[in-house]
Amino acid sequence: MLEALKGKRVLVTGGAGFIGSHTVDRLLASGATVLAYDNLATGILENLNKAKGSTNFRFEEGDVAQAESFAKIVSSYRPDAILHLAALVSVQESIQNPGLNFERNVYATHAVIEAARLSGAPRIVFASSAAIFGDNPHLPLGEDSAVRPLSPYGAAKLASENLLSGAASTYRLNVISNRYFNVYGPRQDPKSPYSGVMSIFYNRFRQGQPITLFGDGKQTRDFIFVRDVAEANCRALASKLPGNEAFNICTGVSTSLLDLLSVFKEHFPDAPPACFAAARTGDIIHSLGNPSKAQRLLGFEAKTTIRSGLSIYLDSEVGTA
Ligand code: UD2
Repeated sequence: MLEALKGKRVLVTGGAGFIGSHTVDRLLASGATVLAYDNLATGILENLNKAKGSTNFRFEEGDVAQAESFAKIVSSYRPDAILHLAALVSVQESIQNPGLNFERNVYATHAVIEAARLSGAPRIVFASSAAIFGDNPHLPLGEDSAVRPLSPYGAAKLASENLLSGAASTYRLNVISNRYFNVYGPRQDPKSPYSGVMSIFYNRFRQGQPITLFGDGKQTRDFIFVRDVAEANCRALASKLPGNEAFNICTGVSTSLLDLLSVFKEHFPDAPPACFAAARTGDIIHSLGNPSKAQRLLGFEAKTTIRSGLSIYLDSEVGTA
């Protein structure tokens, strides 16, 4: 399926970020030509070290929410598809700063749609999130499960999906929303308090510091390895599905934080005991996806188990893997 990407021009917003840079690497390996666009708010250029070696790659610094300049870049690049990953990525940060969440997670999507419409780009693949489902107890979550976001972040991702759906019908754009579950792996920024739990745990274990579990540690997540997510993004970009589609990008495997901790402890047997703190506002207790629609229509299957993904992650250095 990825042969369809050979010679295609793909613009990746958030291309210097965690998921963005892995997807750029995968696109280049598939023979696509890539323009990575990033404001470097959370992305870093080191993530693109591998990509920079390719003559099919270009980087441009800029903010998608600066709609006019972004539209100019898109019009001159004339992409066959846009992968829109640039975003504020943390549920907790969206609660602290809902205005920034709106700008980066809703207004920016509008800017991408406008740029695609004006430049005639036929396909947008959007980074949505399992956060749109909120605490839906009917697990595993299918694409048609009820949505009820519990945070400004989840609400913004759902609003963006709706904007894209409207644009797909009105302007005949082809749109795919990939709803990521909990993504982890090399290049996830461990320094921010808003980072994903895996990167925070990794950083603390490496420094010999105790980790903190918010709540009782029995909350569960569907953890998916970043290179699997990059593959799902490429398959969505290569797909010929018309109109508007959404996919749950997940493994279908449920892991509690306590389970995760025991896998970490195999690598760090002398780690100090975990601390416990109150559960976080807006936190979902259980999250698990059903991967079957992505298997059926994109031919996508997450291949990396949590054990092997964690080993690859622990062997990596930021920017090199
Ligand atoms: C993740 C994504 C979010 C969205 C969502 C989909 C990140 C940073 N966020 O949100 O973008 O896609 O999944 O549902 O990847 N926790 C601890 N100790 C810590 C840090 C976290 O116990 O030091 C807990 C936290 O309270 C939560 C779980 O770990 O119960 C996962 O937290 P997270 O911030 O990694 O991700 P989540 O699920 O809030």
